[in-house]
Amino acid sequence: MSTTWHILGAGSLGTLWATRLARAGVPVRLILRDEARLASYQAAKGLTLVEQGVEHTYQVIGETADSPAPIHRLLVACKAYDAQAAVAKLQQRLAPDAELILLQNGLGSQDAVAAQLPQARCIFASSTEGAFRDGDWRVVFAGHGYTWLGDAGHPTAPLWLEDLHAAGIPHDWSTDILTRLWRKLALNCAINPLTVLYQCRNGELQAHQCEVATLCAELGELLECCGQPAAALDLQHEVERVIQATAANYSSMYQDVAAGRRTEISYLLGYACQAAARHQLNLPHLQQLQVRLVEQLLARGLPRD
Ligand code: NAD
Ligand code: KPL
Repeated sequence: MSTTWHILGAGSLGTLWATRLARAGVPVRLILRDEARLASYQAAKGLTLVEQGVEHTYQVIGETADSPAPIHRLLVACKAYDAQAAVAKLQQRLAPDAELILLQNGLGSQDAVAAQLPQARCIFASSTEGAFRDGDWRVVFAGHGYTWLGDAGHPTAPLWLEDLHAAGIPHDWSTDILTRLWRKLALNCAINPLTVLYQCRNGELQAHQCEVATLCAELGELLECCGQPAAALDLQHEVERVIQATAANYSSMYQDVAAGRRTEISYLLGYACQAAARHQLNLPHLQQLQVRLVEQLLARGLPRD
């Protein structure tokens, strides 16, 4: 019997992983916020995955953090700002050999969780898969993509990657996961805040090419300064390519703001500006972008961090 995957957070990505693992016969348990959410989940009779208009419901067992069973493998699938508190509630249940897979976008939350659990192995992930919820306990698989996993302190790939293979989750073990996370952070910093400020789809940033280029130059400087030169390579071209390839899409930050949801700003642009300050690097356009974005969030009644 293979090790059970505990999935923390029944949101978009948590459900996308839980349903595919369950479909492959991998043992999965879903950790819900509290008894009320558990009761609601049990009434719904499972998790539904909608793929190309076809839906399937999977009977994944639900539980709360108070359940007594030890956790050996934990997929942390909540937002970056919730990760530390959510993991803290499970600390007593983590087995001495526990492994955590951290799916959070941006940077900062992974190190915070790893520092909280010095005995556990924390594997960082960066995913280009796309999913959204179209109802409670339902997720729509909106964009096929890839997930890179890696452990900066320990280059050996875990054997359980076989479970991902069986579940049809496209993935690769990455020996440079921090470079990937920094690169994605830089892309997100160059694109997402501007889509919020200009209230536009990604493609409309083609009309703001100079501003994008200036931000890319500053982000490149930051990456070099933070010891991530590989993440800086040809950044502007990649940003332009992504803007073109996702022209019709609204960025994730745009979608959060439009839906009145808290953003992950502190783990994206906020993290970049803090890193610049730590290195005494003056990046005026990036800093100004953060000021403008925070103003916009506050004007909409959303948290500044
Ligand atoms: P989401 O908001 O859909 O899901 C997060 C879930 O975690 C929510 O259901 C929330 O209730 C739950 N949660 C929070 N605290 C909890 C706790 N203490 N106990 C139990 N559950 C708790 O978020 P998402 O879109 O799945 O994103 C998760 C992470 O993955 C984010 O960092 C996001 O940027 C990243 N990501 C998302 C996508 C996507 O397509 N959705 C793609 C790539 C990366
Ligand atoms: O990841 C993205 C997002 O919307 O968060 C892209 C599409 C790369 C835009 O930054």
